Amino acid sequence: DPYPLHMSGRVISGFGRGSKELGIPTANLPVDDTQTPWISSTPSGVYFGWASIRLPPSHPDSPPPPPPPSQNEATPTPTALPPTNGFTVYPMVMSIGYNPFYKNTVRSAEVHVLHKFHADFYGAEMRLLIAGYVRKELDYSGLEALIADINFDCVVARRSLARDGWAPRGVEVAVEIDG
Ligand code: FMN
Repeated sequence: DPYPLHMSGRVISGFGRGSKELGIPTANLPVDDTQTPWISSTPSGVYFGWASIRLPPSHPDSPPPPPPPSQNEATPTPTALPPTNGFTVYPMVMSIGYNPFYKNTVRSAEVHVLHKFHADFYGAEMRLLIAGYVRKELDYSGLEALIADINFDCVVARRSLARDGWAPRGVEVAVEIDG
């Protein structure tokens, strides 16, 4: 299918190894080929793009609610950006496939958001816009080699998304992209 590819859903838990074993937390989405027709035929591998996430209001990183409208203002102050419905856009890098290092038997979609969050966000709504492909899934002789490759995937994703014309239009992105 042509890029960008889209998928969305509520964040579910994986096997819990991302944060614990790798130090690289991932937000997983259900792999459902009725909702996401391209998912079963797309090559397994690492992809990059944008994640639009609506955190619950109780989350420590949840954006503050918009200020209430002023009572004594004749003309309302125009807002610079369209309302985002509580969604915030972050750069992301993700893996779709079977994680050959762990020999999973079911296909998973695991997103590493390129932003430091202060808490997990299971159940949050996440919409993905996948802009491109990085590489195939690989098996590794050790955990350190897998971690090193994922860290390099993050560099590739940041550099790709920082290029002119690769930013989403009409929305503000939550973090500075450098690298
Ligand atoms: N797993 C592999 O076995 N081989 C890979 O090449 C591979 N590349 C990855 C690249 C990225 C950017 C990410 C986020 C994950 C990658 N993984 C790969 C998957 C990790 O092994 C997986 O996220 C980890 O096992 C945590 O899974 P869990 O959330 O189910 O615990």
